Amino acid sequence: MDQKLESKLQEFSEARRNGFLKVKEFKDRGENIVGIFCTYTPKELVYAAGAYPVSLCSISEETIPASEKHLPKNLCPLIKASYGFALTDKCPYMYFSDLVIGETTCDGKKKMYEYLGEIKDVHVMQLPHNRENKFAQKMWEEEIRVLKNKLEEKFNSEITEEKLKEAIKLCNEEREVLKEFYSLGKMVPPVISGYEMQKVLQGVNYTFDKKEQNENVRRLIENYKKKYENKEYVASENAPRILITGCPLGGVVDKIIKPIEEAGAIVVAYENCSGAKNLEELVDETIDPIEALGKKYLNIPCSIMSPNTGRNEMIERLVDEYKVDGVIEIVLQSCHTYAVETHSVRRFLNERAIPFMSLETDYSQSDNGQVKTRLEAFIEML
Ligand code: BJ8
Repeated sequence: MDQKLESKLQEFSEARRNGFLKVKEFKDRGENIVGIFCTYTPKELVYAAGAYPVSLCSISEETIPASEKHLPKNLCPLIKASYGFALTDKCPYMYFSDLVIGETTCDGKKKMYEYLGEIKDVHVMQLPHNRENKFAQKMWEEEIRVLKNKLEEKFNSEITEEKLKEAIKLCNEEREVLKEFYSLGKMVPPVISGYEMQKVLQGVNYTFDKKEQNENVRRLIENYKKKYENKEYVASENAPRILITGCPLGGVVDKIIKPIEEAGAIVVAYENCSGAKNLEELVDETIDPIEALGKKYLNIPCSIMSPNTGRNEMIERLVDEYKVDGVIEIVLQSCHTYAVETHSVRRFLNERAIPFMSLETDYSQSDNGQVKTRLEAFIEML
C-alpha cells in the first residue's frame, strides 16, 4: 500500500483517540459538545445550535463490569458499555458532553437513560415506532421542535431557519462523500477491504471538522480509484463478496470482519448504522427543514421499528448493486429487536436463494474461536 494512502487510513483508524485530545481543546476554547448515541439523532440541530455532536456508543468491554453494578448482566453490551463509560468517567467524549441526546429506541437503552440522567444532562426524544401510523411523522416533527428548544435554551443560541438549512447542507455533503467512498465496494475485483472501509466509516464519528474530513475522504477515493486503474486489487474477482447487516459493529470489528477477510472473502457493503442505513437517504433541502429532518430520520430502517420492511428492501438492493454472494447478520447479545427480525431477514433471503447466516456475539473475547469457525464454515459454503 502506498504511504500516503496508509497514513490517511491510519488517521481515520486513530480518529477516536485523536478526537480525545481535540475534544479537550474544544472545551478549553469554550465550544459546546453534545453526546449522541443513535442514528436517529437529527445532528443537524446540534450544528445549527453552534455545538458539535460526538458519538458515545461505547465500543469496548472495559467498563462493562462497572455498569453491571446497576444494570443486568443479560443486557446488550453496547448499552452496558455506554453507561459504564459515563459511570467511570473513562470516556472523554462523555465526560466533556454538555448535553447527551438519546431516543426511545430499544427498551434497554431507554431505561438506561433514566440512570444516565442522574449523571449527565440527558434529553430523550420520544421516537414513534410505527412510521406507517398517520400521526408518526407529525409526532416526530414535534419531538424535533422540542429538541430545538432544548438546544436553544441550553446553549443560549437561536436556531434560525438559515442556520438549520446550512447544517442540513453540511451533513448532506458528508453523506454524499461517504456514500461515494463506500460505493468503492462495488468494484470487481475489489480494491478496498471491508476492514479498511469500516475504520474510515467509524472514524468519521469522531472528527469535528467536516470540511477537512470530506477532503480527506475524497483523497482516499481518488487513491483507491488509482489502485483500480493500476490493477492493485486486494482480492481476486472470485473472492466471495459479503454484505454485513444487523447491530452496530463498533465493539466487534476485529472479531468479525478480520476473520471473514482472512478466510478469503471480502466485505463489500455494510447495511448497518455505519453504512447504508444511516447514509443512503439525504435530507430534502427543498422543503421545510423540520419536516425534512422528520422524514429522513423516521425513515431509518432499524429493527426497533414495527413493521420494518425497509430493511429487507435495502438488503435486496445492496445485494444486487454490490454483487453480494452472502449476507452475514451480527446480533449483539440480548438485542431482542434484531434477534426477532432475524427470522424475517432469513426468510426473505431464502426466498431469493441468497446465502445468509446470523451470528450472536458480545464484546468479550471468549467466543473468538467459535465465531471464527462459524464464519469460515459459511464462507467455505459460498
Ligand atoms: S438506528 S441500530 S444506533 S437503535 S442498543 S437496538 S444493539 S439492544 S444500537 Fe441502534 Fe439507533 Fe437502531 Fe442504529 Fe440492539 Fe443494543 Fe438496543 Fe442497539
